[in-house]
Amino acid sequence: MRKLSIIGMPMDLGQMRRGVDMGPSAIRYAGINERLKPLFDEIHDMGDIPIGRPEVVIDKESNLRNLDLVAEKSTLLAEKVDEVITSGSFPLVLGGDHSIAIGTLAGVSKHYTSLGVIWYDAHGDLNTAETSPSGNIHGMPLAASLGIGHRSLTNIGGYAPKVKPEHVVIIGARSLDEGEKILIKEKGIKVYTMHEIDRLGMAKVMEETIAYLKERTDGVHLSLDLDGLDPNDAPGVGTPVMGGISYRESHLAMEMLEEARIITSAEFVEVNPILDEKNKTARAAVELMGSLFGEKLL
Ligand code: HAR
Ligand code: MN
Ligand code: MN
Ligand code: MN
Repeated sequence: MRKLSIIGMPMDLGQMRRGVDMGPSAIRYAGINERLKPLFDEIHDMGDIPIGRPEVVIDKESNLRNLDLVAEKSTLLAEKVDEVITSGSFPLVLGGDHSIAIGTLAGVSKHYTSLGVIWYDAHGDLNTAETSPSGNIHGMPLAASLGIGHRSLTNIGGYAPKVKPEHVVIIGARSLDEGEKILIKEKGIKVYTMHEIDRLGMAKVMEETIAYLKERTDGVHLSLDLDGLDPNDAPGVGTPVMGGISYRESHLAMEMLEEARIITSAEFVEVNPILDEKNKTARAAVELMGSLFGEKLL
């Protein structure tokens, strides 16, 4: 019995551009239910976590934008994700900006002894209040999940860390801040930048990633930031970076993950329909989900 639970997380508090709160609607509008229906015995759309329209608050002490709100909403998401896994269903979270990963991982991680994470992204999301150029929490969720950063973010669900650095693979990086580069080296995080993707090809990158994670983890969360893709293929994102992963390479990556059967939870984030072209980015997200969950070309 293969069950999928879809959770919308319309949170845009981790950055400054409005519109990413409409990501879950855009992805639903792009036909997620119809597309995934043939691939599961049961799909349950649980609706959205209530975010409301809170006022922007900059935390005085840390300078972090919406710190308390992000922590509070992340806790709600973590509880929902936890519930879904306990019920034997696969949690698929729709963002929202990437700060939502803090909550997703807080809900997922306690179900595994050594959770793996694939961070598919143009960015490292490894900043802290000290290294962040922006104060935006969507640039920090991977650090927070590693237990690095403000306690309000690292301790969602009452425990830290959620993931170990040696269980993380970053794919698609091409915009890393200085502090993030230092952290990657210090912690020995495995990163496939665009250079390695160009050089080795996506097939090799995924073969290596799968082998690496299979060897050391008992579950793998896919955190897919649509800005990992090239802006030509996914224009509807708040922080596009040229020279990204192509639509076709991304499909190949998803197909290889499906073949390997290693993914146990997933989220698709940073879809901003206001910045998009005819819902292209949301549609790409849904199409990639198709490949991730076993759609075949023939
Ligand atoms: N590294 C920059 C910062 O911390 C930009 C982060 C941006 N955006 C994301 N996350 N979409 O992947 O502000
Ligand atoms: Mn990101
Ligand atoms: Mn990004
Ligand atoms: Mn970006």
